[in-house]
Amino acid sequence: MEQKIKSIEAEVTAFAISSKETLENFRLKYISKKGLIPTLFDDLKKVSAEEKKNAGKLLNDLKQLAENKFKTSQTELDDSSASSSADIDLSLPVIPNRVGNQHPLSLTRYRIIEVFEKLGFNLADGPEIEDDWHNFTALNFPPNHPAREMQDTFFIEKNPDRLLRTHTSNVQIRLMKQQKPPIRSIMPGRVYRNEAISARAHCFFHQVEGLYVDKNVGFADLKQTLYHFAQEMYGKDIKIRYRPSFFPFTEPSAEIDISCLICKGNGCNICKHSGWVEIAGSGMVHPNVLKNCNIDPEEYTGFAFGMGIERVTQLLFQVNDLRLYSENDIRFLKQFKTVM
Ligand code: 2NL
Repeated sequence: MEQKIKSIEAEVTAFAISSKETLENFRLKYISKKGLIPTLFDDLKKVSAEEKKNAGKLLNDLKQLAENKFKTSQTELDDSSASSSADIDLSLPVIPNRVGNQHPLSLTRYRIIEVFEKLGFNLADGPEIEDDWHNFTALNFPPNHPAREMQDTFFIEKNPDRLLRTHTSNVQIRLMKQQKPPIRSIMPGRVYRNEAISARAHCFFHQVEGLYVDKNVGFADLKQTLYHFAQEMYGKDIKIRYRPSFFPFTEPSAEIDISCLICKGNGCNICKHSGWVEIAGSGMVHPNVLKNCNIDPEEYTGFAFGMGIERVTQLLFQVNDLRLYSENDIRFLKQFKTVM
């Protein structure tokens, strides 16, 4: 008797229940009224009192084992049948698997590009490792002009004619050399300046420059284009002002300020209590720059501008430390998920 119980116990343990049918087979074979376990209980009545004691205990354990196995398998099969392949509607749209989100600088870059693309500007790109001519000389920086040092250029030691571009203007130069006007392009990209890293400076940052060269392009075109940009970026109520400035590559040149978004022009820390914050530099392309690119300044004129993407982002999202952009701290980055 004991031997029989033990062999059935081994069978029960080994029995594989993988579907509702095998579960039912299991029930019929071991648990149901005519199953093996109830039959063993019948047999138990026939054995001697001595044997009954031990066999009875073993049999009760076996009964418990089989019932537990039945119950757990039943719940498992019920749970998994809720999502069995027959129930999946393959025509439903997928649930997007959100892994991460775009970097705030990318979000701003895309927004800037979008505004200018609607005005008919196209995108241009160029090398980050550049030669002196495309980065400085063509842009009307005189030889040994202190601007080369002022911009804290990273020169490549083995070949000082190679450097990391300090602005994206090298792309404009390449474009003007390649293509006849009209040219209406924007150039987003990374630029490098050898500055000590702090909340306000980094050894690289991101720029978007723009260039419009055609017949009869004037300062009014520059003013209205950038006013439109500021409104699209920061809202229709934004005010804009142009301050005279100097760049070797533009004449006249102007710094562009917008009314402070934080205090609405009343004065706060961000605008240093002036009510205005600088967002871009701009100007009419210097005739020497056009000449350097074989464009006749008597026939064509143009305007250009440049802005830092970090700066534009700072004003959009009130980010007050430049280092946050490149530290890859997930707590910072994930805050930009729902913007746009
Ligand atoms: C700034 C100022 C500026 C330009 C960039 C440019 C390019 C060519 C010719 C003339 Cl090829 N100008 N670019 C002009 C004025 C300002 O950037 O503050 N950037 C962050």
